[in-house]
Amino acid sequence: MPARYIVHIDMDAFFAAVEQRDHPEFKGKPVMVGSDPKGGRGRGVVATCSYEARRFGIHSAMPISIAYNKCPQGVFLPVDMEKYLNVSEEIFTILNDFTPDVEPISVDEAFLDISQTHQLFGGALETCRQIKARIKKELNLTASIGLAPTKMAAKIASDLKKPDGLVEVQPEHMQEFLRPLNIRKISGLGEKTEIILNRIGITTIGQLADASPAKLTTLLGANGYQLHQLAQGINPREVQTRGEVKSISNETTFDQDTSERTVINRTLMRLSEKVAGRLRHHRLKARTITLKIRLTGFATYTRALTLDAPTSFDDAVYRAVKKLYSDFDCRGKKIRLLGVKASNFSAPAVQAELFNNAAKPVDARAEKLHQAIDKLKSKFGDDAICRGTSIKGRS
Ligand code: TTP
Ligand code: MG
Repeated sequence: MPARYIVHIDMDAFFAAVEQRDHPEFKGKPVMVGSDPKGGRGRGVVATCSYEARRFGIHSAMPISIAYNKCPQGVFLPVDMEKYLNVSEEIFTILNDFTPDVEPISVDEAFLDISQTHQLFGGALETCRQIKARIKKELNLTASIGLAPTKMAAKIASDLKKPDGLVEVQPEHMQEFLRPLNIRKISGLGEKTEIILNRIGITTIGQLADASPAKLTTLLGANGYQLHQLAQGINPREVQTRGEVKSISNETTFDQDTSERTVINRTLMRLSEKVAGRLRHHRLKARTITLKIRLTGFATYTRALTLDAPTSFDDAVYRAVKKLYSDFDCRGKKIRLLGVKASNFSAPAVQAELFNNAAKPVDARAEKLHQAIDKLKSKFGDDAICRGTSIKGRS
């Protein structure tokens, strides 16, 4: 198999770094971006803070009042999402110059597959150096990068030498790199799984790699087998660029089969939000929405609807699935599972904006805000925005 070169890039103290760049008087100072501290009586949390502030023990998601008590002399700034979004777009423009295989993870974070392109830039490590150099030169910001044969290792590596780090894991060093690390470093490994694994004496990735896959599968189902693979450095997950995504779907099986209208509507709403959120994450719009219904007894049906205009909005997806649901005859049976799928994608939103002068500016703006909020939500939960930020200019 040809060598894979996966890059994970994550900007350092992103919101705070942008503010320090734009206000040189804040350089070298503890800067908190988030809610208004109101002299220590403010509500809400820190969205992020500069590395200077981290030395005071301040971190993202900390209540702003506590941050203020720890560092009353610090600089407290509101979230200027519009500004960070613009910078985020500039970062992605630079990344796209190095490879078309860019998977955006958040406003300040992405995976790149440079396996096909690194030679154009003088090798994989050199490509990473150039990415960092361009971000520094053109945006006056620092990024931390991990380079490895897998997504998991690249992500872990990018975090090791923050800020301004560059860490390479060569294929032959994967085992020695991964084995000593705590299993918590495996992204997606939740607290519950950690507790279960700790209970059988597994705390490091090496111990996980040495465990019996059969035992892990008994304890954790299919996830156990996958974790075992990951621990061995086997991580075939590709960098997902938008071209490869053909459809996006989410489904839910009810704990108990139901015919409760409110439960069903709530579920359809939640599934629509998830699917639309993922569409926006991939900067896609879907024309076809499909509802999947499994009834008690397992009979499964799908019903699809083609929209007049492609969408990535929660409410448009929800309206479509609600219509499909009302037109469906459950024959008096209860529902066991509901699923929502979006497919038949049209051009990515960004391109539509560039090439379609007819696109309403209002739509484009709403879409960008949606995207930015989604990215934050995907990082720190659905309440992030209400919890975290007083978004400047948002009413
Ligand atoms: P992160 O990449 O997690 O954090 P960071 O870039 O500020 O710092 P570093 O990567 O160097 O550790 O998040 C990116 C941005 O997302 C961050 O600048 C602000 C926003 N954010 C929140 O609004 N709330 C949060 O709880 C977190 C973690 C981030
Ligand atoms: Mg970051």
